[in-house]
Amino acid sequence: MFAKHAMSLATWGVLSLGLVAGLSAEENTPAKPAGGSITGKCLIDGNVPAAGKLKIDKDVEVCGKRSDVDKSLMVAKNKGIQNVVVSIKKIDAPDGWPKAQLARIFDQKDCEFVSRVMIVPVGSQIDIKNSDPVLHNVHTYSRRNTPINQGIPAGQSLKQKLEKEETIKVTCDVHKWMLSWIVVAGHPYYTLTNEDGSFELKNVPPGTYELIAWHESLGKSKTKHKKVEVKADGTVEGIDFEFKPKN
Ligand SMILES: [Cu+2]
Repeated sequence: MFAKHAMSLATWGVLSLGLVAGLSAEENTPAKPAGGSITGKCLIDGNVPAAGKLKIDKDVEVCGKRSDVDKSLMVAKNKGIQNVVVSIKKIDAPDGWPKAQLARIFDQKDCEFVSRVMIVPVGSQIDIKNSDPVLHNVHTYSRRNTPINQGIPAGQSLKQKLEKEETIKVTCDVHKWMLSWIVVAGHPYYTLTNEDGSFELKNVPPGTYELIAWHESLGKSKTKHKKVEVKADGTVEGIDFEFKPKN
């Protein structure tokens, strides 16, 4: 009991020194790996739906450069779902995380938000840019942070500090198809699924955790993983989540 406790404290010490900002795979990797990993896939329980098409009918000379694929639900042939947010529920952030004042760019380019889903550490300052030669508007449906509903002229930007944990829907009210999500995370154990629905959470301190998975169109997974045991330097594989298809 004592040994386990001592080890986890030591691991957290290494983590807090090694983590720069957390969250993305590169940033989440200390010089020397300390914790364990959790891997799995997020899959649709049903037929693979075809991606929808957007109606790009405004500022077409600029906005027509973007793909008209509706990215609100992207399912691969293997049933893997892209852009699912997988995270550990109820875990403290390591001491000193995030290490520094964080600045993130959230761009509007070719009438699309970059990125579709963005995970940022709590306390991050977001630089909301407009790289297009047309007017955009940024409309954040925040409940805990201060909501924004403001036009951003061509080439300009707007800064906001996100102080509270929250998943924020973002739209542009000029271009109805523009939609994105910002996940303000209270700890570094968050990740997004790849194109094939796979994910990996790295550098997780040893312990037993509940994992949760959420998708913008499908909501919470129907699969529950309440007791995932992570050992130091070990990998827990096959933590798969199934989602009910949209009706
Ligand atoms: Cu717009």
